[in-house]
Amino acid sequence: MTQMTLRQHLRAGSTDTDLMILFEDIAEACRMIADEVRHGAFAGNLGAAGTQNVQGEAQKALDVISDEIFQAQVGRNTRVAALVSEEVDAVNWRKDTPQAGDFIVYYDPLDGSSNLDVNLSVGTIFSIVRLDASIETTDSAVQIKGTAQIAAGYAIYGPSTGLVITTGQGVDGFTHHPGSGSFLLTQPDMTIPPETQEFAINASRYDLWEAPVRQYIDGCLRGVDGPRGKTFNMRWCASMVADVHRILTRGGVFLYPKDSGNAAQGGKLRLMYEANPMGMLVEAAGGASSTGTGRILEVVPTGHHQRVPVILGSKHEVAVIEDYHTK
Ligand code: P6P
Repeated sequence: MTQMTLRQHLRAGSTDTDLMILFEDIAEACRMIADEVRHGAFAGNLGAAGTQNVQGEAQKALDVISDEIFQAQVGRNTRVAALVSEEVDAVNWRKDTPQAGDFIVYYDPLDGSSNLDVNLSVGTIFSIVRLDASIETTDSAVQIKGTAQIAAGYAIYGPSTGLVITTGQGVDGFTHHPGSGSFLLTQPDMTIPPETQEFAINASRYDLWEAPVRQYIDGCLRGVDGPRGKTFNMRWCASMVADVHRILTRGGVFLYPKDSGNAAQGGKLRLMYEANPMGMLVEAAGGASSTGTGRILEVVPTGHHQRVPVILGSKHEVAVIEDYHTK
């Protein structure tokens, strides 16, 4: 148990005090959510909550519990001006007059929760923006481009509880040590190799895909005799945190494209608390994050629950997919 703790790592990286405290509040919330997830079966919390969220998705009991934990733990941080949750329609304003230096935290409290009752990995995703001026407490005030993020990360509740974070330069992975309760640095400087032979996509939507995506996947499946001249493997966890964690660990490309089934909503995954934070992490690890036709972090938000197409991972593979979109 000689690895650095999260606090030691942040201090060594001369993270400013306000951001360091916010990271620790988020880590505390994730520790508590991990505990609820691991004890869900005993508390009868693995099933549905009987309610719907703003996305029109049936909520799991643990979705609601996780959101309440995050709101409580992170919401009492005195520099947090607003919380934007996947589970809640309205922005949760914590201050009447947000000031420069305050934070906005966008988060998905329990991503992939459809995996809970089959005991597969789920996670918490968060994105942090720091205000450079005071703002009005309006919805449009939180619609800030992904390039403005000062930090992003996720917790993954798998065989072990992990925490992966970036402040823009590099990505570092921590593992929760049950004995001490600390997150210890176990995967420093996570880097995505530019090439890969592994893609992640929900292949059951094949008939819904647009032509460029179908051409790309067809090419991968034709292997050495096809246009790519090499074989590909496929993984799909139905949990973005799990798929992105694999890509940050060994490379790969993740696609949740716009298709004829989700085009009316602009895609499936949400910009502010899924695509932007994962996009920042992937880029900080040397990968690329695209809508298929442009950089995710450059998307100008028009709503805090808006959805976007997501293609991210190994840089050269993302470029191949973008090339299919432009041809
Ligand atoms: P599908 C989970 O609901 C999620 O938002 C992401 O974590 C995941 O990548 C995707 O949706 C799974 O979608 O269509 O496979 O259920």
